[in-house]
Amino acid sequence: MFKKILIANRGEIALRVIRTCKEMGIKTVAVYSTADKDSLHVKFADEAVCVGPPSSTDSYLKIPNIISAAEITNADAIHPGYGFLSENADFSRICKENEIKFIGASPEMIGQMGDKASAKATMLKAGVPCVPGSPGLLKDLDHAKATAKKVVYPVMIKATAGGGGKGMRIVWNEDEMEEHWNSARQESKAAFGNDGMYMEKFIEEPRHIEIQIAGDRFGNACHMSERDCSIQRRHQKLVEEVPSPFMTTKLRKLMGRAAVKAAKAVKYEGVGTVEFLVDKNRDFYFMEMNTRIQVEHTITEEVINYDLIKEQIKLAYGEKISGKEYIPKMHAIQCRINAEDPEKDFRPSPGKITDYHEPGGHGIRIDTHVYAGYLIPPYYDSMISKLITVAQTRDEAITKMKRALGEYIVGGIKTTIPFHQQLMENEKFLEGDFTTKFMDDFELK
Ligand code: MV4
Repeated sequence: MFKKILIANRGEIALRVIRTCKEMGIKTVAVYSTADKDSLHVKFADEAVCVGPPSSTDSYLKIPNIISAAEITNADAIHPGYGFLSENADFSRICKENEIKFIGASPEMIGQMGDKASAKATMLKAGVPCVPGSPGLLKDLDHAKATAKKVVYPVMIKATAGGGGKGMRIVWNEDEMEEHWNSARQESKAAFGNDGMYMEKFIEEPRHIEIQIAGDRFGNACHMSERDCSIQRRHQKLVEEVPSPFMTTKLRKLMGRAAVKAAKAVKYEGVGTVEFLVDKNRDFYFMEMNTRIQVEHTITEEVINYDLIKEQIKLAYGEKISGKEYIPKMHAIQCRINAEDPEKDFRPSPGKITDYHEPGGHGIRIDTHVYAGYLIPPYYDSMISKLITVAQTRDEAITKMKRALGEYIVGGIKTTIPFHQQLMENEKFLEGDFTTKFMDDFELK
């Protein structure tokens, strides 16, 4: 097994990885920016190396600094967590060139899945259902108009380098095409340095349901059921749950099989996620494949009783997947607690946490790096904690969540706790009747 892993990340996920490494007898190296010197990931790791000033581009994203930190500490592997360098093909390649195992996808895989149009073509060829649309990139405006006629309006134009909704437009009719075509390409060029666009039929009010997968270097792949991530705002997930209230045994079988097909088609190694859009008729379509561990991996861990970080490390080392079928027997919900003011359009609310008390008891899990007296730096993501409840049924998981949110004290800053409390009383949410449009209509009381 690996002897020492460097964690190229911060916050709760750095801590999450350190915890599993400890249980596996693997030494850990934390890296940190000067703004994070008092963070728990620095305290809990066996060693810690400062990699730069507060700005991410000069620290957590600075490849030479991360590689140097791994070299001077003699780390034999790097775990990138999520975000930062986790899906950076150059970083994956540079790790390889320096004989450090990158616990994530190969540079080729990241490149292949990072280009959305080519990822879609690969999936289509493998027999994974995809949204009807352009077979590849659109050449020009006329090509876009002609394709839209065939696909039938409304359509969506999407940046092939995109993700997170950037460079994406809904087009309802031909009159709107020119304006959206130009602005989407501009946005995409500015954000990604690439203005390649493709087209899809616009799926109205879909659910975002993703399937957790794992694959090994021997060509085996399995799925670990779904997560419903439909409750999002501006492409930021707020709540995730498994099982999806919209799921049926039949749909899970079909989506699970499609996700495994997707993983096998690209000889996927490691843990990953296949994202799907699911329409009201329960037809589902491949959207993206994520080649990293995700924020919401926790709820899957809870319902199948399985350490996904441990699995990820073992697969990176070359072990086989167990090949089991994983059907959730429990219900888990995760609320993302962000340092944001839900009353002020979820505006970031960094600062010092003056009081801090975590809920506890049966069926409660909290993944966080914060504590009383912790200063939330303004430079990074606003998520400060993940509150997860697990119970036999959805109703019980919601009851536990209400109880836990009521116990949770985070003083000195604004958090999304009040939002989650209202969500847990929302009729549509309680009925499991929600799509990705849910937050457009949600109003805080
Ligand atoms: C779509 C769609 C409807 N139809 N594609 C948003 C992010 C990007 N990964 C894909 N996205 C969407 N693609 C078609 N053909 C609606 C969305 C979408 C969405 C998807 C998942 C979760 C939240 C969303 C919010 C708005 C739009």
